Amino acid sequence: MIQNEYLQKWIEEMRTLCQPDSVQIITGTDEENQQLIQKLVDKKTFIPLKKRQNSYLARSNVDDVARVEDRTFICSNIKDDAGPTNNWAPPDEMRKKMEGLFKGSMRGRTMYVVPYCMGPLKSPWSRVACTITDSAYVVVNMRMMTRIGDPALQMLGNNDFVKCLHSVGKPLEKGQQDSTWPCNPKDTYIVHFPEKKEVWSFGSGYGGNALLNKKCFALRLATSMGRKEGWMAEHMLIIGVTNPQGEKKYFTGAFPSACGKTNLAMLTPTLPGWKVECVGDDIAWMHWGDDGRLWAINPEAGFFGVASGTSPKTNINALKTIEKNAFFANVALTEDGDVWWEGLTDVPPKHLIDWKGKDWTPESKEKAAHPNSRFTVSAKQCPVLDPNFEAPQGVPISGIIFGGRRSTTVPLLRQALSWQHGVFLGAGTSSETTAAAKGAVGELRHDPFSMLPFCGYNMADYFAFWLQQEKPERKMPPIFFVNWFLKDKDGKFIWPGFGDNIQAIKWMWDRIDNKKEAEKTALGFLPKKEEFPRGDELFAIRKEEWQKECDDLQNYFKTFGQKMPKELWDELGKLKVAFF
Ligand code: GTP
Ligand code: SPV
Ligand code: MN
Repeated sequence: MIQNEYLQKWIEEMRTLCQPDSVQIITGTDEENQQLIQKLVDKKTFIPLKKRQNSYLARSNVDDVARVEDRTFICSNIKDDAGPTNNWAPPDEMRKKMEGLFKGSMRGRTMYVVPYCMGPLKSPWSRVACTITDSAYVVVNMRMMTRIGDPALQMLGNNDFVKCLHSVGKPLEKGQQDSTWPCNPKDTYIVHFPEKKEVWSFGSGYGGNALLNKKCFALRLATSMGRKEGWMAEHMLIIGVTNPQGEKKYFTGAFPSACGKTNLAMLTPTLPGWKVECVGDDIAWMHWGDDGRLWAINPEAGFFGVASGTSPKTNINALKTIEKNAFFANVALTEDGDVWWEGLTDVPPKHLIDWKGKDWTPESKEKAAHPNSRFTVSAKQCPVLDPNFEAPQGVPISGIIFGGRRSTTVPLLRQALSWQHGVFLGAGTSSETTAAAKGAVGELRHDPFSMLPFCGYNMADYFAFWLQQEKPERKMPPIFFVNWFLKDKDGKFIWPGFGDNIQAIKWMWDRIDNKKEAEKTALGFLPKKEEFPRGDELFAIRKEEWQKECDDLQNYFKTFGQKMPKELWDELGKLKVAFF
């Protein structure tokens, strides 16, 4: 029973607008979940995997495989509050357009009401929201990724909440057969109204477009809520690292989509005696404690990870996490009823059904799994889940890591010279695009703080907010910048990456403890080349490349006009002095 008056009213309004056949309030029980899964199996959206207990494969529509950034809007009241990096439309106009799309959009379907909590149930830093969706697929995925149902309702009490409305955008007429992956790519829109704390998402069933708890709420709306309330929502993993002496430090790390967060979050160290435990793999909500330290919670309860490339060599802990009770999207199906994707094994199976449902052999020209194929799984199954995963105050952060995917120019590892310089490094992040978003792959673009697609307000104000975090009474964590993706002349990665990334973390650890000398340069504190294998290549600083980098940054910073903080222009000025 729903007691909350705001929620009752909203459900009625949305029922009138969307005209579903029925309404189901989601409570979160196992029985309810099994019924929804059965429904998805009956509709052939879910293919049960014979070889993997309680696990299912879904094949999406071929036009609904990734986030759609050109259809994602931040409809703030004032255009300048969305800033130059976001799509914007006048909120009234956009609301009318969305109401037009949603009108009758759930005909022939069930409207699911999913109350949920982002963050541990007992944490003062958690926030309650509600998704209304016509997709059972979304509901069962949300059950893995968030804390849904009655516990969230209890936490909500009679307060107001974040409203997320989602429809696959395919109403069913009487007797009309549903498709296995209903969606409406032509009319897909992902629209945020930050002042109203609402998300309206139409036409897509894919992850970040449809699981509105994730990027839409926990990043885009949360960035703007956090700015007003004094906390930070970031596209960051959170890890606990223990050294051979048994001491522990927590780190957060921001890398663009499909650039290594899940892998770093579950890293198996190649250095003896070191241990890494996972608090989160994608999103961190951070606040300053009374002790002056920075604390982070993971608002999510599960992982929505990139399948492609995940192997026993790269991320054995992810494979253990998905051994059972997992959902897969757009991976290949083996003859004996298990999953496969490029990279999982050195030798591919002789025959597969590919992500489009067609026969596949190693001779096939196309990939068997989509490069953005994903798994959904509860964090509880992660063998290296940190004991403080659900700590209400979160975990104290000793170091912040930024990074991007750069085949040239940017060295393996360095430490920012100051907080302000660290904010400059975050703001200056560029990265080669990946399959996580629709569009070209491998194109270099600016992706400040790995937040380009996820910052719900003016990016220049976001830079200023980061600068404002520095206060005398606070213990500012040192900031580091890494690049695992440098390539040699033959196009091969120079750095082995994955488990060997612990070497970079060890260097950071020693820097935090003042136990390691480093070379002070205009780029930051750099390790001595001898300390890393192939150090000459990994720390080569080429003047012409950095001149180009400076020019690019100058042009980019200009796009923010008057709002661009002077401190970041000062930092760029110092970099230019060093290279020109
Ligand atoms: P999102 O879920 O999209 O936010 O991605 P993510 O940042 O969690 O990226 P993930 O860890 O899933 O890695 C994405 C891709 O990068 C995979 O193909 C990985 O194999 C590859 N990758 C991750 N870490 C490394 C690394 O250290 N070196 C190299 N060369 N590749 C890596
Ligand atoms: C990302 O693209 O950064 C993801 C996947 O984590 S999605 O949830 O689709 O945004
Ligand atoms: Mn992500």
